Amino acid sequence: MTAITVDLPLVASGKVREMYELPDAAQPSLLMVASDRISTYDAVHPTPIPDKGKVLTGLSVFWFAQTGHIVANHMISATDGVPEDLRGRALAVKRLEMLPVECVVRGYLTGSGWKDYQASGSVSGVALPPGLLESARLESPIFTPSTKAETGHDEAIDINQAAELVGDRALMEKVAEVSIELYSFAAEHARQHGVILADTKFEFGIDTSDPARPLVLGDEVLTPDSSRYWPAEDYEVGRSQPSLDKQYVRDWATASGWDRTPPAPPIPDDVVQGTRGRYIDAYERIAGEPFDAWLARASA
Ligand code: Q0Z
Repeated sequence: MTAITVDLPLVASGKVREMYELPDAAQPSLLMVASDRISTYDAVHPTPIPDKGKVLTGLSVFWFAQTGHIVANHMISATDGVPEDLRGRALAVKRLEMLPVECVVRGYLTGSGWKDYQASGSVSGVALPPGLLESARLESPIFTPSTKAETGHDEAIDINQAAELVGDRALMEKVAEVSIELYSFAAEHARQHGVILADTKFEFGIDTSDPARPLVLGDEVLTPDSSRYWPAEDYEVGRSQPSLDKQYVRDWATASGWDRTPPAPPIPDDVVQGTRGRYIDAYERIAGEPFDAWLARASA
């Protein structure tokens, strides 16, 4: 067992990834590193899923390349500035001034959106028609921003509150428009590959190293950790949907008797291997190339 260590200043860490400061660049830059850790029901399991971080990084890179015509993004390189032992799971990115809102777009009514709709008939201030069922496809995708909670869960806000937090209404309207365009583009692509993109979360920032101060798409994009992907062949309105990537772990965890309170249990090897296969299959379906092609490009 050789643990990966990174000899760079840690800037931020999440449940399943870390962010470091990169030195000596032409502009302020960061290294985003996706681990193989997996969480279900908000708890991180002690057992990693081999290659999960590389699949998520490969998917982010795929979507950054596919959406550059919609909005600029923070990606600099998957190789230049990336330590060799992290290639495939890490990206060098431009440091941005991040907007203090999560930019969620929903094409289907699920998760907290379904909860909020049942309680109030609307989601983030967007009124929806009555009588919708769980997992219903929405007539048009909706922008449902939320706060970035330091601890606990993000809270749904309407676009007025989002504009207030960002301090620039015109910028927030642009962010909403770009978010919906990104979702619509990706959902159409995914659907053509047998996958439903139910919803997703974007994070944007301003590139203050550019005097034009452009809006830039940051963070990870359209990965299974920032999105809900459902296998199209299993979709049925009126019930919750199995997740393309995590359902296998969730089903095992439920059957194991785990009550969903931390600590999350270790995952048996057959479930680890089955889940790894599902991540790799998701990469190959969405990116339309063998996962090994990503590994080869990233290790150049
Ligand atoms: C992203 C996050 C992660 C923990 C800050 N380009 C950027 N410039 C400035 N800040 C960020 C980015 Cl992407 C930024 N996060 C989310 C990522 C680990 C938290 F890898 N926080």
